[in-house]
Amino acid sequence: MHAWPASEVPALPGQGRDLRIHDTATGGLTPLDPGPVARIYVCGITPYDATHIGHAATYNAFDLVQRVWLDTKRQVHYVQNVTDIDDPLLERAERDGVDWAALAERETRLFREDMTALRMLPPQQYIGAVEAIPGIVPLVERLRDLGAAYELDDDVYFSVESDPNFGRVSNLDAAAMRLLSAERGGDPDRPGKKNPLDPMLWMAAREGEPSWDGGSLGRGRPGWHIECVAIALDHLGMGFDVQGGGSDLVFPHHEMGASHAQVLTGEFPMAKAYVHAGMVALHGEKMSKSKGNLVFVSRLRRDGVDPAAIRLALLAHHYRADWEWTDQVLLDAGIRLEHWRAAVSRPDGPPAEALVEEIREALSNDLDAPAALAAVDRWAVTQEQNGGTDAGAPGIVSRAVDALLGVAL
Ligand code: 5CA
Ligand code: ZN
Repeated sequence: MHAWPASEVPALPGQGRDLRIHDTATGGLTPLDPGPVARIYVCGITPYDATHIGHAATYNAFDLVQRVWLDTKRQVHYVQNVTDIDDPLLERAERDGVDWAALAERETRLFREDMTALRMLPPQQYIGAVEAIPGIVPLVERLRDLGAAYELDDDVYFSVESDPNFGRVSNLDAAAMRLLSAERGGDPDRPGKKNPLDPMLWMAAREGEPSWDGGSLGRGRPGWHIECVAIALDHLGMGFDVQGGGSDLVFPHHEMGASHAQVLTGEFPMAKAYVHAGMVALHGEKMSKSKGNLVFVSRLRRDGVDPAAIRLALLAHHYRADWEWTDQVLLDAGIRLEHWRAAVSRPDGPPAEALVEEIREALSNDLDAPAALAAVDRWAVTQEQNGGTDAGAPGIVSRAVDALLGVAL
């Protein structure tokens, strides 16, 4: 699949800083030390509805990770998937009487437009589950040959007990895992499973549903976790720097993915840091396609909201916090945007070098975007109150806000 166009990332004076980021698996801040090419996999959308503010907040967090790395003069190898075949997509297509593939294509197109408008850097590989099937099938076959997978009525399940490290990403107890498995696409109550938590690797073809050739597995479609493992291992290989997603992916998705990869390669962890963004709520509840309490990025854009204001609204919250979207959040972001735009269009200001360092320091410290915004606010206020004589400063601030925060002033 093609991704979306990249906005240019201006180079900044001085030296970028290495990222320390919270790793769910260890529960602490992990100093990352990527090679000359930093590698990141971010779980993509299931395209049955438009991009909402919650999605945008999560992708914003991983966009910042890349901007910090680019500022250290590294290259970034970024891979993202699209879960373009899964139960929720088929259910929505059925409900609306539309073709599932057309629905996926339409919503993926809209996602690309939203990401472009928000100046999110595109992945180098943007891979759909359907196009990944030829790579998924051999992995499932290998897991079966290793004795880590078993059949149940022609479906193929992964045995979590085959992985000595199972549980080391989420660190949850069995009861919590079982609850989350039932909530998030698992089937812990299906009779005949070796362990209730075992996730499906390959689902045998169902009457009236799309299916693909699965070689020795028979016709069917892939499970969700093996989809991301196949795509990540194919394009990034084991031991990449960051796997990212919202906190609702910690279990089962990222736990199961790490487990599949561990059994396939004998290595742990698949990612050096498992990084999770908090959940954005609306009216007191997590914004979710299934609940329908959504604010769509495309809807805001259509209503004339500047995408830079949307982006500033996201940046005003720490990526790990759960927070609530309100009209006031967007109003505040719009005011900040105007204030910053006025500041960088003045002919001079206080020197900007210290500000660039403050933004760098804030982001390198577990992506503290709110601290970065506060630093820019202070520079703008000082300029307003005391003026300044540095003619290069507004330009540097404008480039730094663009390069490090993805906001075009
Ligand atoms: N296709 C899978 C990942 S492989 C999936 O979870 N798709 S999704 O469309 O449901 O979500 C896409 C991303 O947005 C995930 O990282 C998810 O954790 C994140 N996300 C979903 N809802 C919210 C929310 N309310 N707040 C923050 N992030 C969210
Ligand atoms: Zn995923």
